Amino acid sequence: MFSAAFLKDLGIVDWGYTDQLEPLSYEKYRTWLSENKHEPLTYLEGERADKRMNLKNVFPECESALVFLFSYAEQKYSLEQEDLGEAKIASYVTSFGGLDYHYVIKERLEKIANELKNSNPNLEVKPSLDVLPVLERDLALRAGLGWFGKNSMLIHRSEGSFTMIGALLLNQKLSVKEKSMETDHCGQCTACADACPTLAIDLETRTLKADQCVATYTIEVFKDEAPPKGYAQMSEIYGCDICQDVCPWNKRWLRERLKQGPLKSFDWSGLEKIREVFLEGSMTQVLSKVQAIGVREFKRLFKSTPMERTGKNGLLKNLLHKKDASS
Ligand code: B12
Ligand code: SF4
Ligand code: SF4
Repeated sequence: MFSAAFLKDLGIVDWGYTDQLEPLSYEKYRTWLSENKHEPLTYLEGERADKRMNLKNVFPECESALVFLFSYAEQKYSLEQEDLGEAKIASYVTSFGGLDYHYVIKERLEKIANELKNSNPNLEVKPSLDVLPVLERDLALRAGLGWFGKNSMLIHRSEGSFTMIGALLLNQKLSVKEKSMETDHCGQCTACADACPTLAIDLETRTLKADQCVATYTIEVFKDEAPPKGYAQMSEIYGCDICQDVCPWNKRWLRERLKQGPLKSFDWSGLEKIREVFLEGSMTQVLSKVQAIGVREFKRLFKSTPMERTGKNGLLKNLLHKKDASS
């Protein structure tokens, strides 16, 4: 259906199709909410929770979906070869040329939609990427693209979990062969939960206690609230990759790729400011640099990057709760 060159050009490492419109884990999601494990992420409750029950609630004409995995593992591991400062930011931030992945992947999804519509003019398409009330990991599970790890990530057997999930909801069923659903490959491993510095992973249910997760605190909490226990000692200042870094399914990806030769060097174009402000020097130096930038200037410098979400004050809050912030 798609040529290998077309997919490679868009950074897609696998894709799948499903006409199952209801998530398999909806009840698990409801239980998670009823136990208040989602707090402070109130946007996951109420009407938006109800809508997640069926894709027709976000796109009434929906009959099926195509789901794509956009990998950023190559960029992530290339960046790790660089000699950088103390502070760490999640690799999805640095992997899309300095732009918020929502813009980059949305454009790629639109390209696929146009390609499909060229040969099928009656096709209607609605892209789903992070913000719609859709359980996207479950959608990828139904499309046969991976399983839910104990860290709650969707893990692909050969590509690991450093992928973003983007989908196209369609008003027709397509004659595409469905992949069989992936089974669990975590086995007895508990490396992610053991490594999580803030004990946010609930191994039993494969969900997170959202208020203990550093990704929540650093990306989603804008007010100056106390951080999760363990946060002050960590290097993470925006998002967190720890429970994926330790996962053997990501290490496997890296080992396989290294067999093909050294990883390509990291492309800093578009990311110069992020490097200069956040990725060079000690934590205290990063704090001083952020303090020295005005709110408006911060907005201008980091426009269209993921940092636009928290703004200067959100980043400052993240930095001021580090152990040596006042020294
Ligand atoms: C809210 C949210 C968050 C919250 C809560 C995360 C969470 N784990 O719930 C916070 C802010 C913490 C967060 C963090 C991150 N996020 Co986020 N986030 C979302 C969002 C918007 C909703 C997720 C959600 O509904 N959570 C509720 C929980 C209960 O649902 P769930 O995660 O799908 O968990 C299911 C499993 O536990 C499952 N389950 C458990 N056991 C079993 C067993 C069986 C048999 C079955 C069938 C199911 C099952 O049931 C649950 C309900 O569906 C999605 C986008 C979207 N619209 O889906 C992105 C999304 C999940 N995030 C994503 C990313 C990349 C991240 C980060 C890596 C970013 C970072 N580096 O900091 C971290 C990862 C932290 C982690 N370990 O999960 C990607 C994940 C891609 C992938 N390959 O999995 C998504 C899909 C965005 C996207 N479109 O690509 N995120
Ligand atoms: S993202 Fe970080 S804080 Fe959140 S569960 Fe994973 S290791 Fe823990
Ligand atoms: S670290 Fe182990 S338990 Fe956690 S998601 Fe990876 S394989 Fe599963």
